[in-house]
Amino acid sequence: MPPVQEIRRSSSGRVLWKNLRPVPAGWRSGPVPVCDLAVDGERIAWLGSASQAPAGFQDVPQHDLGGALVTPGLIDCHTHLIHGGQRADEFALRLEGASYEEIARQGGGIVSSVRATRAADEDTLFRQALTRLDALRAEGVTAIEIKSGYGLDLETERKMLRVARRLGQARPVTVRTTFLGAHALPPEYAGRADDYIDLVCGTLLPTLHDEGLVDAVDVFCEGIGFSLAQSERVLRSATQRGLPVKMHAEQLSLLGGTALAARYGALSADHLEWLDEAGVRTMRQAGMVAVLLPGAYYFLRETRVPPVDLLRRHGVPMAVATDCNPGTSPTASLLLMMNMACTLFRLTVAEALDGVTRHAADALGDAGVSGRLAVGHPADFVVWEIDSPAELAYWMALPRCRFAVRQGRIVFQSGR
Ligand code: DI6
Ligand code: FE
Repeated sequence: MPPVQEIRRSSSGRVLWKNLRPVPAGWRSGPVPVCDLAVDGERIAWLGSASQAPAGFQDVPQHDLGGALVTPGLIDCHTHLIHGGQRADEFALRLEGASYEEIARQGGGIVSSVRATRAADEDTLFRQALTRLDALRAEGVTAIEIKSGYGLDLETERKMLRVARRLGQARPVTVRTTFLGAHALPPEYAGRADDYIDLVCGTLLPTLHDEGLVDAVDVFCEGIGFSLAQSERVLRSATQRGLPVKMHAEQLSLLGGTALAARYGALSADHLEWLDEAGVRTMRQAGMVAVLLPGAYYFLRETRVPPVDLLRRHGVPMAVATDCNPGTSPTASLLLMMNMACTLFRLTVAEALDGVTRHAADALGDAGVSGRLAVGHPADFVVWEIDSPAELAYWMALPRCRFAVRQGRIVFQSGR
């Protein structure tokens, strides 16, 4: 396929993309019909069978895509993209027989990432996260959620969230920030988890929210994280401020975080390896998204998979995300996560694609992205160099993105 030259738009910002094949929701193996797509400014104005372009689009610039497969822009709805350093030595130690607990006792684990993040200056964190963001963008990612949670004090949580905002200014990508102050207990609060939750609810969240740095709030509700009672305090102070909430829940044990999150109208519960059928029902009733994170499952060599059959049977939408973080999912490939969601969790290709598009958008709430190719929705889409939609989940970290469009403009082009 020839490279797309600079995208031409009419003075009114109109463009007609011709001869493309949008992968339909629920795609099952088989051919995808060709159509045209009209963009007006930042939005999709029309999508239809070729040569029937609506009035006002007859004389606008046209770009022929030669029958290329097209999907919505990809959305990574759960990341810890910003963190100081890496934990490869910890990985090596584990392979030599050390347990996660031993490593943590020797000052490793999540606390070592907190130390590295506190020590790093803002520009360093920015540069390192930018590399990961650009890797995601090269796969067609046009929107991303980024959590704090490796600072655990005001200064460093602020530094992380400021870096997240800067990333969204430096690159044409939608960034949604999530305050995850309740990610782990900082060493200076050892044995005083309730006091730390006082700090989270009384100082960190109000201050950072007032500074405009927080779009949503998350909690790590787990035996090694925070209890139900502590998690509830965080959810309550977030919802009192009108902030949407979500939760790391039922990852390593069945604690009931999902039901708690549902009571606070959470957008999503994430991980969910231990979720039971009652929890699945609760999620369905509360209209929550189940965010599946196969990278963490893989990297921790978990053996218990999330209850995908139950989620499917009860009609709970499933999203798929990278969980990009230095401890349990050191990856910046959402396409690889699609592959793993299929191979490890047995999602279908269509479910994996929904998981990184419309269901990921729903997991972000009202984020200005929809993950859908439909009239009136943002013109965020990816043009792929593939013959079958199945290739989206088939290749293992071999991105086949030809170019990506966000809000009507090309924001990534392969080989450029
Ligand atoms: N669940 C996880 O798997 C990561 N955070 C979380 O809440 C672990 C983060 C880390 O080990 O650095
Ligand atoms: Fe996570």
